[in-house]
Amino acid sequence: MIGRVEEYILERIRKEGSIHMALIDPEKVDSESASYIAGEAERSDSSAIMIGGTTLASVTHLDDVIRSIKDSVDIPVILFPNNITGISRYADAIWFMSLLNSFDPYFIVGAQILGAPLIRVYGLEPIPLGYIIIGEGGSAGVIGKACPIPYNKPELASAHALAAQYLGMRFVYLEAGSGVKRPVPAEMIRMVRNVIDIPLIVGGGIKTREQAKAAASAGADIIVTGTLLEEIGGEKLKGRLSEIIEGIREGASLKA
Ligand code: 1GP
Repeated sequence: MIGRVEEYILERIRKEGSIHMALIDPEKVDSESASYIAGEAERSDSSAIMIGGTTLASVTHLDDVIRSIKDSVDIPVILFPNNITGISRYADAIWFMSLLNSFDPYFIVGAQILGAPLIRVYGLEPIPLGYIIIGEGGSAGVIGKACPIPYNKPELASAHALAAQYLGMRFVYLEAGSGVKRPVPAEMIRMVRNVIDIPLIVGGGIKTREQAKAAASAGADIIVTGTLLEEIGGEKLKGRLSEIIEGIREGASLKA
């Protein structure tokens, strides 16, 4: 069943072509800076706040950060969990994700089995997502025990993405890894976009307007940035976020 947050995401993609989501790693911020970043993201017209980090372990801190964000923004807060400790009752929804190219069944379906009952008890909206690690993969690749897809093998990314769709997942995420030097290549995004019908999320290493534009024009429906928001604090944040979102809009207008 498609819930309220998913409907909202689909509607924004329908209207805008490609949208931005701001990723906040609770481990790298306190509650105050998290709500500042989220507020700036909302004012810059970002569509949602994603919350997650690869090594997060404290649910209490996660709860505090989310409550503080919820006090300052109206856009949805979506969990992006690294494990069952990434689940908080205070979020609106959760990417119910399976790391498709992990060697370890725990990250494909084990953590999901452990987390599902809690998601039900908390009344969180689960949004099924196929998560695929590309290239360098960053910490997500190491912790998730992934067999990363090489940057020059777009056909392998397409096969994984298509499998996600055929398994009934409603979104696909190509993840280059947080803070990596090289984002997912445009050619890979284009090839994946051409074979799947479900929305495509791209993230990892996107820091400039041109990179955001390239990902959107190649076919990404959702572009996620995290590191950029943590690195650029204060007054400059709004300017950089606006540039990224302008880049996404320009790219969306060029989408095939
Ligand atoms: C990481 O794809 C996201 O899971 C965002 O990556 O931190 O490099 O923006 P960055």
